[in-house]
Amino acid sequence: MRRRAVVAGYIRFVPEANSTSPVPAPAGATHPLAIGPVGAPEATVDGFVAQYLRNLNFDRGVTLSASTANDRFYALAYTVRDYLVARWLEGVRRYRASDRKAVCYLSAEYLLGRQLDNNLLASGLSDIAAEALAQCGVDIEELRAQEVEPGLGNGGLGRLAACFIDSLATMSVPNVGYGIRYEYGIFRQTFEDGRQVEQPDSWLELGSPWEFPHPEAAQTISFGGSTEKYDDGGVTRSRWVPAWSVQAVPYNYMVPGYQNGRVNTLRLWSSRANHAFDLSVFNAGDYVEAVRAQTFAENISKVLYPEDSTAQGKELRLQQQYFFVAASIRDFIDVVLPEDFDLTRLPERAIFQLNDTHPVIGVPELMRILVDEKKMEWDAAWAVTQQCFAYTCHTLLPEALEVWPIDLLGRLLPRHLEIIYRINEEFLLAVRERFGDDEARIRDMSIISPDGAVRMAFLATVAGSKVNGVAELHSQLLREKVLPAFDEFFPGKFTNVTNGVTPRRFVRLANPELSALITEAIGDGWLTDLERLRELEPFADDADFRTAFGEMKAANKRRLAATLQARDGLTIADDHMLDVMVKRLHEYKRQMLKLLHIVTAYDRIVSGEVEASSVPGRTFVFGAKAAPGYDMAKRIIHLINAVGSVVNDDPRVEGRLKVLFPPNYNVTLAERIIPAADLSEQISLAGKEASGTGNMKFALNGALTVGTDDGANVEIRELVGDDNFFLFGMSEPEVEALWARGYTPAEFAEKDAGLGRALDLIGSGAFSGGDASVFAPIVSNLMNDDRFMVLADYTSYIAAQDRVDDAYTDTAAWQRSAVLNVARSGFFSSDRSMRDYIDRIWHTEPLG
Ligand code: 26V
Repeated sequence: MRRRAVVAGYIRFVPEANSTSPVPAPAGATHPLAIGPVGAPEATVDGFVAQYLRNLNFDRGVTLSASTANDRFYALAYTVRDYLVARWLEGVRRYRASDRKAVCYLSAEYLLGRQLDNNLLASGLSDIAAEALAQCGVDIEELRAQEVEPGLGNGGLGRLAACFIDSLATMSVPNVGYGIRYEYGIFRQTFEDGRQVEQPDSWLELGSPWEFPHPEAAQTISFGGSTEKYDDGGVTRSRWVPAWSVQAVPYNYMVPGYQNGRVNTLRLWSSRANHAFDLSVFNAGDYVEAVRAQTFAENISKVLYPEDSTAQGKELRLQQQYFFVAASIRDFIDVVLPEDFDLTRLPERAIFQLNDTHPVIGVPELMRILVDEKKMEWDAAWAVTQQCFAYTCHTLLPEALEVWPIDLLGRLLPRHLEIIYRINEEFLLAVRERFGDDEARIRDMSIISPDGAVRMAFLATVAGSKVNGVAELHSQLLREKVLPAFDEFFPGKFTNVTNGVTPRRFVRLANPELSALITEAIGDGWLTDLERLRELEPFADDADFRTAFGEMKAANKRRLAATLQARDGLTIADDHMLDVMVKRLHEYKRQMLKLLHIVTAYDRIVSGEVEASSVPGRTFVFGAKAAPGYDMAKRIIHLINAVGSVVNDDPRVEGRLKVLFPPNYNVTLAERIIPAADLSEQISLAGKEASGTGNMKFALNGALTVGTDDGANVEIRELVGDDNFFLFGMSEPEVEALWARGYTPAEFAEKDAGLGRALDLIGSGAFSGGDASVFAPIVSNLMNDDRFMVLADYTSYIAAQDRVDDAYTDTAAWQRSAVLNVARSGFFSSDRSMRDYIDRIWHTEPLG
């Protein structure tokens, strides 16, 4: 029996409590509401108002008139939550009563962004909430601004995880996202004299209304100690005798699908001390020491590591990895699956997707559970394990591939190290069987490296049922360059799944004006079937549509201008092209190349080569955080700010060029910047950017890309067409060839006078008050030591930028290209990525 309610989506069918419950009532339950979830509040403005005021009173303990903005935000979040909870609980129950396979997404990072608008959109309550708050005299904008985004990720990899769980919920695919509830997310970036300064991100200072803590369901996670052999009825077995342990407390978050009544779960673990720990390890009668020990345990989930491209082998990081993976696997087996589930059938119920190598320690952990705890034979356990894991690689940079020194791993997880040795032994035996005693090959394929470290990508590849890269080019390079011996040994194991982004957050929420335009033109099915954007193609030739499109961009620029003004006191000129480069600061991404273009444009004006008045107005927007220990990246940030100060203030420029670098780029700011952009900078050295996902967000919002043939740029260009994309630079094979020949940067600096002048300006102190020493190391690096060959692509880049300038003068043609970018980018929905994972890797079914 279902009760009809007034608005779409969630609330259209409110489950009648108990009506379809497949789960028996708890013993002794007599009240009809004891079994199932209580129904949602009535989805009307009156119903919303009543629930909102109730939450203010009963959850916050305040009246509306005495409330703070935080109280009002909390009450709103709780109210939205109240509408979702019934469907969530109902879904969990239905899933448990089914025998469906679930995707257990294991990721050390989730870069979620703000939740309020997403949850309003998913529940179909946006209009009702706006009207309800207006009736209460509450300013909803003020409450939006109140939400602190959980920055529990570094960049692309963490944001991808957040897009994926959004898509899985929208596609009704059973999924639990597992990760870490860091108390401090990615650092807050400020600038002092143009230099990056990091501040702790205490996102939980005012609490978070979206989380459901379950301290009573904490798990014990052990570390250290040793292993011992024992006799188990004639069979010699190993077991782990750990030395210390901590508690893993689950915090649940709802992940609502887009207006489909599905709510999945994100479960993040927080560490806490346990008593055994206090007493056995540190106690010795010292109360103060024992309390201090608590801090030690809590350290595990304290802070997100802010490096995203150098794996440093820090012990705390390995603790984090094991902590969340062990808790997650145990959670799935002990809590999600029915009691006494036959674990030989685990592959029918779970696929653990490894988001990069960070959760790979889960492989020996599952083996340990199966062999040591469940007494399964090694071979049977290995067969189960191999079917239960799949691995996604997100990089090609050798320094980002994680390796753990065996002494560290053996100290922290001695039994796991033994298991890894055995996995390796059996694997290498199989290699020998196939290829004979080819010692070079054995050395190259050994999970344990010659210098005594565990190569986690190898372990993941040996253990995983599938290994995928994140864009066509990246997957190809992964097979051919990084893991060719494994590709040969495991035919069919390697595959590609090109990344995607959720159109709910990055089009519908971030760009309501464009969304309205699209819906007006082609109807509203596109948000869950993004390929339908193709139907927009004819509108590219419709002058009225293009005008409306241009107005949309202008409106988004004004909105961004207001945001930057309020946030950072920055101003954007109305009539400028907005040229945007937002992403982590890394040499391979080549923010330096962008800077050389800006310096060249500046130099052309001040040297008199061009008249300022003839230069098309451009505002360059940067957003980028540098890893705190990455000196060159921080120096480049300083240089961007320094160039900005000089260019912005030089009267000879007549305001034609402006450089803006708002600090602390995050998801919230991305949602403002991307919809306003005209030009998207995707200029990494070919072969280095695994995919990129920002590139997709820009194209979907109608920016044109200036880019190299790298990562998913390749696929974007193929889809949008060469006429609607500014390609430049060496291809990956050309990069390889130049590197093999010997890259001599000086040659390029001599050949191109513009480049020589730009380097001279930077190196001579023109942007550092005459002090040449400040930025000389950057120039010296580019001239002597640059793995990313910035200078080699300069000439081609400047030519591409000149083409951009020309193209922008023809507004109609530019807008036509922009519309075609939107129309042809439907492929980049994360729904499509999920479909690919489901078909090729997971083989899961939606829960109808
Ligand atoms: C690596 C490390 C190394 C140890 C310290 C902490 C840490 C945290 C994250 C990472 C992973 C970096 C890899 C990464 O983020 N890759 C990006 O993944 C995106 C999603 O697939 C992709 O679009 C980007 O091209 C790729 O750089």
